[in-house]
Amino acid sequence: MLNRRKFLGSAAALGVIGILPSKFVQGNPKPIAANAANNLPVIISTWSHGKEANTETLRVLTEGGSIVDAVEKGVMIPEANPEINSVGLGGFPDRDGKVTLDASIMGPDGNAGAVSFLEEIVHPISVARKVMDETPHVMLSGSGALQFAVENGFERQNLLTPKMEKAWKKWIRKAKYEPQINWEEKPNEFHDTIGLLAIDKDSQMAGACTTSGLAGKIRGRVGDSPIIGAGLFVDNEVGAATATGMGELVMKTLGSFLVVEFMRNGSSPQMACEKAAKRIVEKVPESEKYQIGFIALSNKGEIGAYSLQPGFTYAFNINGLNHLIQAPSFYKKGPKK
Ligand code: SD4
Repeated sequence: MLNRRKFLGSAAALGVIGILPSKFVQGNPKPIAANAANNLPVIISTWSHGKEANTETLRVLTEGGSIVDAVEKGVMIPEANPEINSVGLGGFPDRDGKVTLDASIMGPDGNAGAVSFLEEIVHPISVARKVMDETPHVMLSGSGALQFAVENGFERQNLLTPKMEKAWKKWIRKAKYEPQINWEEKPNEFHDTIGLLAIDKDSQMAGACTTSGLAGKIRGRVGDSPIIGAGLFVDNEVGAATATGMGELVMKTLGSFLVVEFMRNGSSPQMACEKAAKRIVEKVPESEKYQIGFIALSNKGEIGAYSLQPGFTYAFNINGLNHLIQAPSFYKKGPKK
């Protein structure tokens, strides 16, 4: 049987951690964040693929869509893009070569929906939205989630693109079953889970999070992204947070809920992200091997972001402009091998 610690440990050793050169990162979070409160809407999302998602979110808001419509439509952009290999179509498969997706969504009324271990559906976020809007439940999983999706008109589709199939076949030859968050990514084309948070001009907040999860994961593994409070949390009275990176660390500390609770108790979004990352360092052994990134948005439109390792970028949209920013990190030199 696969030793659990070895399984997770080898994930980091094989390049789970995304390290980006800072040269392509533009913008400075501090002065921009200081003005955010007077400039709603504000949208923030993880990684560079967040830029297009932010732009779509803003488009929906500008055309009068609800905040929940806006975050859903925003993350549908990377879900549908086969070149983004960590979300939806073209996502990294599990070790059996199947693409299995996790997603969650929360609205300003505290309502929540999620799907986990969902296959063959390009837009898990929209299935999560349907779970939220049309059932008394929060999460549907696996074949039940697929059945629900099909019954609600979603089309089944093979999500494993030829590029990813090739990458999987190359990886599986080693037969070590070691998961990686990324295969064959170039440093400045790094992508991962998209978590997106937004506040509209009426101070209504929502968030969405969607991912294909850890590449090469054991079949059936579910990460933090669909777990309300772990990968995503929104409290309209306080703020919102979402996470990316090694989901197991976020699940063990209920990271996004923790960020929002720190904000509730008076921390700025930046301090709240830092405290949640430090909680992981204190509580989860071997955190120095992994990457976690948090982003947060207060109900005044202030933002924060922090990661365990250097290289976590986020896209911040204010006044219609996207800024791609590298978050400060707890560890300064990259993951310990
Ligand atoms: C997971 N948090 O499934 C997701 C994957 C991710 O950076 O964000 N990777 O654990």
